[in-house]
Amino acid sequence: MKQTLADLAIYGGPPAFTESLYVGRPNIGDRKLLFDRLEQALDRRWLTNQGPLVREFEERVAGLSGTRHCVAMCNATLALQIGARAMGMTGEVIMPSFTFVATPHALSWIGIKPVFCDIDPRTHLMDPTHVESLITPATTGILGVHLWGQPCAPTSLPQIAARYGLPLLYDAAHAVATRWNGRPLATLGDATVFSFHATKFVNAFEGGALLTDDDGLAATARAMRSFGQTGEDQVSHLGTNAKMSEASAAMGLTSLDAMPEVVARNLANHGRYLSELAGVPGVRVLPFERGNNHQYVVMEIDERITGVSRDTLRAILTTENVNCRSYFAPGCHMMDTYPGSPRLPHTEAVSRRVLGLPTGTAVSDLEVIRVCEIIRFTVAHGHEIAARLRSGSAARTSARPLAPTPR
Ligand code: T4K
Repeated sequence: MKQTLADLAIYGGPPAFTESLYVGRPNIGDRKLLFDRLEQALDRRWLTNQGPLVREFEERVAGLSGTRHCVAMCNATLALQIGARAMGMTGEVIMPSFTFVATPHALSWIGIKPVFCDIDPRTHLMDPTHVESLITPATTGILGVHLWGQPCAPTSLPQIAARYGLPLLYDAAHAVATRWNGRPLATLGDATVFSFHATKFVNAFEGGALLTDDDGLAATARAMRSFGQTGEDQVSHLGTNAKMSEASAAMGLTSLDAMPEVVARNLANHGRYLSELAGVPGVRVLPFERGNNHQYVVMEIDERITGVSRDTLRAILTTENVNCRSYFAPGCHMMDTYPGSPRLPHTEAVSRRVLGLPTGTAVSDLEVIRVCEIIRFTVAHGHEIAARLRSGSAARTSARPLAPTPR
């Protein structure tokens, strides 16, 4: 428990944690089940190319997502590329800037220009009114993002897409197994992409999938993920290699088995962060609706109230061995790869305030309580810390770990 500023690790005190906490620590599940599945794959000598474990994984993911098809792939980035291409997107596609850079990069990589829209600062989700205002004759699709597992304009975005005859693809990298009003999020739009990266709710080491009810789209995506082949001697599409391996499917199936345990831990951690940080001036933990997988805990810090910026808080937590992430800063429209993108005030303000906090099965209730103690202590002394920073009595803060004060 920190009593004085000197107790903070940044000012020479002992770090609160001897073992680091992380955002994105993988949930492992039952190792025995994983090793059994890997043994089966080795015994069968069938390791990739739509093996039985991949087919079982696809069936289970389609089942929990309420869609007719799940086309498993090696990651979500390639699934986005294949989805966009299979849906006929070219020219310009409207998407949020406040997302992981994979979202625009996936489409840019296949020659599509991302047109960035702003967000609702309360939810961090794309603002449908702004989307509509950006539609031009060059627009060939909309790419919504179910950020933090939340439903992205679930009523208005499909309506806008239908009104303008545009295909609607959802990046649901964060939204595996999430629901909106009891309805699986993957049933919104024309197609949905999941990520099964190690840091995600369901983890396949690396993995992704395209989900859809459209039989033709699913068949095209299946072909495209495997060199465009539709038969042994038949190539019907331009394709790539985006296949999921049996090892990934073994992990993915094991992770699906572990979902109840993971969601329970996530929910408990999220609830604890909410209660421990409730009423702290200038601090807000995003509340999520029922049906979210709670894979992310996202807080905002308002420097005008607390005195400390997000980057200062992050540096303080890092020296205490709490590794947070400033997901997602800067907005993609501010990146060198997207020069000349118009400014987006809400995205820019939110990306200066957000901090992803450690959660998942690797983080206990007690650890959450201790992380919150440090946040509360920092905010309580925020103006004093800021004054010290201004007078140069601590190392300059940055988003990266500060060089610790010599003990
Ligand atoms: N769309 C959205 C909205 C996304 O968020 C993402 C990916 C995608 C699309 C694309 O999905 P994939 O193509 O990846 O399937 C990480 C993940 O690599 C990335 O998948 C994820 N979003 C993004 C939000 O986070 P980085 O660059 O932040 O990763 P890294 O290596 O810095 O690790 C993040 C944290 O996880 C650290 O605290 C360390 C921890 N970690 C990571 C790994 C890999 C572990 O503890 N163990 C591990 O094995 O991107």
